[in-house]
Amino acid sequence: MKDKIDNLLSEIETIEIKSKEHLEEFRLKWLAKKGLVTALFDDFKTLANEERKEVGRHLNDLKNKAQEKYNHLKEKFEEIADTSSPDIDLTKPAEPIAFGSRHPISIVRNQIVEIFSRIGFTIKENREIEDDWHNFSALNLPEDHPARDMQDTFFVKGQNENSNYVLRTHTSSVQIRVMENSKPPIRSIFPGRVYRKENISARAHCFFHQVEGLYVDENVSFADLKQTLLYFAQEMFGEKTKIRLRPSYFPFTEPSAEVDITCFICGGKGCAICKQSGWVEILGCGMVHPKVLENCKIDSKKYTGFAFGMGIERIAMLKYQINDIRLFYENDVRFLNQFKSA
Ligand code: 2U9
Repeated sequence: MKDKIDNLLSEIETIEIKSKEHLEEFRLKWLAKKGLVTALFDDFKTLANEERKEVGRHLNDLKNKAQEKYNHLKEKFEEIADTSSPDIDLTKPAEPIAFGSRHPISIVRNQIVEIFSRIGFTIKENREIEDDWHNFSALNLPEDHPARDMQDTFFVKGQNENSNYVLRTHTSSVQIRVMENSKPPIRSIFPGRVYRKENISARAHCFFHQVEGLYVDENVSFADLKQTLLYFAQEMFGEKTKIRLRPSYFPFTEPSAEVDITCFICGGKGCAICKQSGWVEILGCGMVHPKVLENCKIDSKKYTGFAFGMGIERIAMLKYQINDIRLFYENDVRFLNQFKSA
């Protein structure tokens, strides 16, 4: 019996087990209640006393070897199962992806652009670092003109001492470039970021976004301007909206006006948004100054034009009743997520 046990001992060492299923077969053959080891223990009971001591040692050895081999391989297969996840269900639906949302400034910009493109305005964009001519001089703001003080400017160092670059203070510089490079009719809008050296507060920031518009052709009149802006106001704030124009001053337009709309919150009765006046200011506008046309080599006797400009932040703050401009630039997802469905 001792020889038989020794043969089985070396058999155990040579058995190769490559899978969990093989291991279970091994357990059933060797270690189960009806397995080989139990059967050998039954035989052992029939041995004479003098044989028992030595055979018992070998038999215990065999039992321990089989159990050790089983334990070791069981652990190994469990480890593999943990890391290789054989239970992946490829038919399961994927985890939902958390969609981002458009920034409110983009939403309002796109709305404005869409409204004007429906009546034939094309979109023009250009550089944010501008030279003095395109940002100021061509717009009828000569160096000593007091209106230059109206806008505090960020200056950018050029390659030599005389070069004078600025971060554009309005997108009007793009209009100058378009007028210099193309002939009327010109009918475009100019969205983009602009920079002003303002102290940051709830109402002002050192950069913001504008959409400006320009229409230059023969016989363009102030009535065309009014009708275009009425159409815009009604598309943007509702068909019941009325507009009113108050005389104003800009160096690049003459005559100039500021445009109010009837308050879309209270309908004109008076509320906190319109400060009880029934009206809210949304933009500035005017007829392009003849000098500005001439600066761009456009004959001001033949052509006239209207222009307007609005701050996107201002429109967005009115529309969504946001009372602090800084919220637009903080990228707090609790703020941004509110515009998910827009
Ligand atoms: C050219 C000629 C005329 C653009 C105009 C305004 C009036 C205006 C402000 C609104 C709020 C700027 O963003 S804001 O601070 N803009 O009131 N803008 S007329 O006039 C032009 C532009 C280009 C060649």
